[in-house]
Amino acid sequence: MNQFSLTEDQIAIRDMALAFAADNLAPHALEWDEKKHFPVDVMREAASLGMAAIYTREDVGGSGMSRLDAALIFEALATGCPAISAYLSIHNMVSWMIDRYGSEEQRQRFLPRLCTMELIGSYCLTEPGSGSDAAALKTRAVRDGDHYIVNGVKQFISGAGVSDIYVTMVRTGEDGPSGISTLVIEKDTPGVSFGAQEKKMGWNAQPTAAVIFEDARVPVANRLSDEGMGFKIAMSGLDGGRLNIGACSLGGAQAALDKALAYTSERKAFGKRLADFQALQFRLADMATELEAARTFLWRAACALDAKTPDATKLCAMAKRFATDTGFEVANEALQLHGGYGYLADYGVEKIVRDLRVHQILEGTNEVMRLIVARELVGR
Ligand code: FAD
Ligand code: 2MC
Repeated sequence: MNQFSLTEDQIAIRDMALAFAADNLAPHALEWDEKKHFPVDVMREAASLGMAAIYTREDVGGSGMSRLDAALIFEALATGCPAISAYLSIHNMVSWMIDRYGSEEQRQRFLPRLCTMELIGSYCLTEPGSGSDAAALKTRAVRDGDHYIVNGVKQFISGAGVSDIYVTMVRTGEDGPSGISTLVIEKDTPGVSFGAQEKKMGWNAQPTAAVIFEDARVPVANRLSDEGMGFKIAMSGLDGGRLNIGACSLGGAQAALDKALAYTSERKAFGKRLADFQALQFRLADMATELEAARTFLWRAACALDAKTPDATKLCAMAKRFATDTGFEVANEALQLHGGYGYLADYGVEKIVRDLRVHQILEGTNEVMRLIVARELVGR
């Protein structure tokens, strides 16, 4: 097989996700954004097609597919709605963390229902006082017999208030990364509450809020792996999460480019179609080229993560930075090519620009991605 082509199975998977996006996401995306509606029922339909646990093992209901397959799916879903594709990406990351680091009992307890999205998952790392410097987190879990007593606040948590399962990084030991552990905290645990829903520029089709722990008693049986492993668990989840977010940017940008192609082929100015002006043709050509370059690179990083190569984390950081920057720039160019209409909600481009903007910030800011790459290049 040519390394640069997809297999027949991968093309079928991508086509399935594209069809799902066209039928179930795109027709509603603007309304969900406007009404701030989180379409859990539609995500469950995606789950029934295997898209909630793409790279989770099959014995618990996962799809057992590769990171490259996941990148294809998230790009395809994002052509319909980047915000929902991105939420599914977070849920997938949570499912994988339990699959990869959970005990057999934990896998059997949580994963069959996460794979169907009967249970919805959230990932809780960020705190009000620590975002990029994630290892400075302060949420503390103190052992009390068979339980931990958890106190602290997690900030900006996607799905907060709706999700059932909160995979939460907490401090069980000393300062720094080696004092962190990961707990699976269930929504109905006494002492767990949620802040007000944040008002956001984009990602309005999914909730974001603080998760507050006040003497929450969490069974020790809910800890993933050993005490002190939490930071590595969090970071390895994000390797894949960053690829997926990059893929969401590609899908959103591709949809915006397609809209710009259609619009410039119809709209007339100075006696001809916009698409007949060479200046605009060249911009469209650059947009398509940059998107293709980002896609090719993202696939390469996904293959590295699948192969567990030593440079996989670096390549995932590079690809996240490159795909999310490129995606935003292409979408913003597409808005410009629509003139004033691009600024109107009905055309759907400004919503894509708003959704893609945050991909440069979350799952590690693009400055942090450069930090990860630079450390590999020049050390600390
Ligand atoms: P800060 O870390 O305070 O950074 C501020 C600025 O300084 C940024 O530009 C940053 O890049 C820059 N900076 C910081 N350190 C350096 C450095 N060493 N060198 C150069 N520049 C630097 N978190 C979760 O855990 N779970 C979620 O589900 C989740 N969902 C989110 C959803 C939304 C809509 C948003 C907006 C955020 C979400 N986050 C989530 C949080 C997100 O991951 C953080 O916002 C992000 O990691 C940045 O942290 P911060 O906001 O504290 O910014
Ligand atoms: N996989 C496995 N282990 C890793 C790893 C990875 N990708 N990255 C780091 N580690 C290990 C590392 O090897 C080290 O272990 P050891 O001490 O045994 O050598 C340990 O973790 C500590 O690593 P660092 O020394 O690199 O830790 P540092 O404190 O310098 O932080 C940094 C590294 C900045 C990369 C990390 O804090 C980071 O990624 N910050 C951004 C936070 C972030 O991405 N938040 C996203 C929240 S989720 C979200 O936004 C959503 C929408 C869901």
